[in-house]
Amino acid sequence: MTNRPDVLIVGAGFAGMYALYRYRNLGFNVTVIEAGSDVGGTWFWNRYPGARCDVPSLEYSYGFSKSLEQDWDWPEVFSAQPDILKYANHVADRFDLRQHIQFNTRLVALEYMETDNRWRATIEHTAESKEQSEPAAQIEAQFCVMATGCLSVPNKPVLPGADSFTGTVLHTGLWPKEPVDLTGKRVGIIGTGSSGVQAIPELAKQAEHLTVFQRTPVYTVPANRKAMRAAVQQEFRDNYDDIREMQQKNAGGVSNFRPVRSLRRPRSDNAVRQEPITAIPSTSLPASSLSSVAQAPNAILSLTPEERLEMVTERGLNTLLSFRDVYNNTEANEAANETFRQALGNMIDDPEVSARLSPTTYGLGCKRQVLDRDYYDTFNRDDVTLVDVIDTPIETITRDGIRTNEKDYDLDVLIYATGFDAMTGALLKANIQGRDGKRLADKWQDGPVAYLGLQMHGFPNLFTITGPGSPSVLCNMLVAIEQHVNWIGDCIKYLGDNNLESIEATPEAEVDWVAHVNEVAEGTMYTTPSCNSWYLGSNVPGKARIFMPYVGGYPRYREQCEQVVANGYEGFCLG
Ligand code: NA7
Repeated sequence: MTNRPDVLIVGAGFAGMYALYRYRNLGFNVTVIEAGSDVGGTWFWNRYPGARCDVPSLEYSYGFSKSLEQDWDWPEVFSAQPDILKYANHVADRFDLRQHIQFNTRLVALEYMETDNRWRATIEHTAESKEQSEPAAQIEAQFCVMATGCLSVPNKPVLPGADSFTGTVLHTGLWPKEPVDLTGKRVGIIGTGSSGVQAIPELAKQAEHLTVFQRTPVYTVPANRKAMRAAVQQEFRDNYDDIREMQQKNAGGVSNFRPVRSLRRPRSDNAVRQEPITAIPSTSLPASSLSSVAQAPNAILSLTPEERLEMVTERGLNTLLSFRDVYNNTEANEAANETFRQALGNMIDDPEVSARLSPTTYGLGCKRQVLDRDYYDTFNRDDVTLVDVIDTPIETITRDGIRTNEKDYDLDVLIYATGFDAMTGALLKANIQGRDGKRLADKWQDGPVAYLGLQMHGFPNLFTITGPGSPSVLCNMLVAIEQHVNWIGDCIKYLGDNNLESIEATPEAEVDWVAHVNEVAEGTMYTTPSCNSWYLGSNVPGKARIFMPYVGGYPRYREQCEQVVANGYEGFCLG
C-alpha cells in the first residue's frame, strides 16, 4: 500500500508538529512519520532524571498561536522534561495533529524518483505499532521535510566487552518511558556533558552508590531554579507581541525581556530593578538559565587574580560568563579558566577530586555552556566516586561492571551519557539518495554541504529544518524552527502558485554558504585548536571536523533567508 501526500514530514518533535500545523493550514495534504510512540522529539526520548531545558520556557515555546501563548501555564522558569512533554502533548491535542501522524514508524530509506519528481520513503514499523491496521509500507510525496532534530541519534561508544555486562544498560538519550528504580543499586555513568551533569546529582540521590566515569571535565555553572510566579507569567503574556519581535532581533533568538511590573520588591528609592529572568550573556548563547548574571566589569583582565576569585566566591561561578573579553581574548579566557579552577578548589572537599574535576585542556566558550543543580556538591558525598578515565582508562566492560587499568567497579546499572551524533546524524542515518542515485552520505563525507542549512544540490524538494549551516542549536530552537518551517511553507506555496514543481540549491550557492559559515566561526572560542565539541563533530570517531551551526547570529541569518526570497529565490534553481 502506498500513501501519496503532498508533503512528507519526518519527525514529530517541535519542528515536525509545527510544520504539520502550518502546511495543513496552507492547504497541503500532509503525512508525518515518527519513530516514537508519541510527539515531543527530544523531550520524548530524553527522560533521564534531571533533564531540563536551558532556555526559559516563556521563550522556549511556540509563537505561532496567540491563544496558546495566553493559555499555557509553566510551573517553572526553566522547565523540566515532563512539563515540556506535557506542553507538546497539549499542542498535539489542541490543534488535532495526531490524526496525520504515523507513530512507531521509522524511516529506513528515502529515494528521489526523478521521473515522478517524488520522494519515496521506505518505512518500517516498530514493535509498538503492530496493533495498527495495515499501515502503508511506502510513502511517496512531492516534498519531503526532515524534521529529525539536531540531537536525536545517540552516540554510544563501542567499549570492549560491552555485551557481556549482565546488569541494566541505559542511554540518557533513549531513557525508558517506564520509571527506572535505582534504589539500592550500584550505578555507573559514563560522560559528563550536559546530560551527565544534569543526571548525576539526581542519580546520586537515588542510587546506593554512584560511580562517575569522566573523560573530560566540564565547566558548569549554577542554573536558574526559580518557580514561575503568576505575575511574571502574566507580564510576559501582556508583552508577547514585543517579546516575539525582540526574539527576531536577538542573536540567540531570545528576547531577554525583563519583567518590571511584576517585580516582587521594588527598591525603596523606586528605581526600577530589572529581574534577570532570561539573562543571557550574548557571547555564551544559548546558555540562558543562569541563576543570575551579576553586574561585572566588562574585562576580566582589568581585575587582579585575587579580585577575580573574590568576585566568583561572592557571586558564583556564572559571574565568569559575564566578562566579554573571556570570549575573544585568549589571555582573558585563560584568566577565567584559572579562576574557575581555583574556585573549584574551594568548593570540593577532596583536593584530588577537585583537581580531577578541573578542566585544563580547553577553555570556557568552546562547548555549549553547561548548567547544573548541585553538580559539584554531589562530589562531596561519600556515596559518589569520580573516576578519571584518562588517568585510569577503561580496559573492558565485564559481566559485573567496568574494569579500568587500576581496578574493577561492580555495577548493577550502567548509564551512557555520551551524547549524540549531532546535526548530521539523523540525516545520514536516513539513507537518503538524491538525483542519479547520489547518496547524501557520500556528498557529506567531508562534512555537511547545504545552502542556508535548508537544502542541498542534487536533492530537489527535500528540506532540512534547522539543518547544518543554520543557527539551529546556537539559537532558541523554537524560534529557529518556526522561521525554517515558515520559509519552507512559503516556498512550497510559491512553487504551486507559479506552476513550478521543484526547487534545488545550486552547487555554487551551497559552497559559498559553507565558506561563509566557516568564515564567521573562525577566531571564535568554538573553533580554537584545543576545542573539541559536538558542534565540530569531534565527539564521534571518524566524523569530519567542521563547525556545523551558523554562528553569525539569528537576525543576520533570517535577513539572508528573506533576501534570497526577495531576489527570486537566489541561489536556487526552480523548475
Ligand atoms: P555531550 O555534551 O556530547 O557529552 C558527552 C559526554 O560523554 C562527554 O563528557 C564525553 O567526553 C563523554 N564521552 C563520550 N564518549 C566517551 C567515551 N568513549 N569514553 C568516556 N567518555 C565519553 O552530550 P550530552 O548528551 O551531555 O549533551 C549534548 C547536548 O544535549 C547538550 O550540549 C545540550 O545542548 C543538550 P568528552 O568530552 O568527549 O571527552
